[in-house]
Amino acid sequence: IYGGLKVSPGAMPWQVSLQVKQKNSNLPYRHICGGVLIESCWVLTAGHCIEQNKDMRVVMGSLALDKLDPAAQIVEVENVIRHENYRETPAAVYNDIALLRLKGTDGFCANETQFVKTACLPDSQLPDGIGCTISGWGATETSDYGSNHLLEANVLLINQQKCSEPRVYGANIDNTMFCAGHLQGGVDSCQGDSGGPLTCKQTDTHVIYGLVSWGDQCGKKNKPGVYTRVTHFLDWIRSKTRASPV
Ligand code: 4AZ
Repeated sequence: IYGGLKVSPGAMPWQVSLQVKQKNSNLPYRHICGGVLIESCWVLTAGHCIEQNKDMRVVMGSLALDKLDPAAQIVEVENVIRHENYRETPAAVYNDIALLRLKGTDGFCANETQFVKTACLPDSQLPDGIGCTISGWGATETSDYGSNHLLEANVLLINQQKCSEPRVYGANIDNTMFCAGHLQGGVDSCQGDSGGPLTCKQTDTHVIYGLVSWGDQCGKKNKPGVYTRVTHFLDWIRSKTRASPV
């Protein structure tokens, strides 16, 4: 996150860290992406976060990556469902969404606490210009390696036509995505934040409106962050989470 501040305990209880097992290293797992807990056994993340045939785990309820907080819950990933039309080109990522089914017993994977809670899905589109919150452990203006502590920042929803202007992203923006940020630059998501939440307030509840997806570098003028448009995938999410009950 560029231009961010440290998240306070319990302020982003749906944020998770998606990690993969690594060999020949001090740490057994490395953070690759963010994600969002939407049900006890389901995490939403970006399609481009899926590394095939790797052991993945999800860490919930911890703000720090190096020393897990006492409130941390660690759950293995049982199954990965990437969108059937996920596509990556040099210019953009399309249908950048995946569901992770967590390992658990009797429908319980994450235990709801003050520090671990599910996020609500949005029920409709939100107006351009409103302020929303992004968060993650990704690269910052002072570290390409990312932040050990979870950071958050405020971004504005940017009009689709505006983001499709030639000086911004031109024809690379489609209706599976939207832009958010600040066109003057400075405040943005970045590498390592991918898959994590963009939440907005919809009638007094926080809803998961976007997932960090892509962008032309980070924090640059006229190059805002691009987010997976969660409202476009509501039926897909419902069909997958219902079709494979836990
Ligand atoms: C990335 O490389 C990435 N500024 C994620 C977000 C943004 C740019 C790049 C948005 O994963």
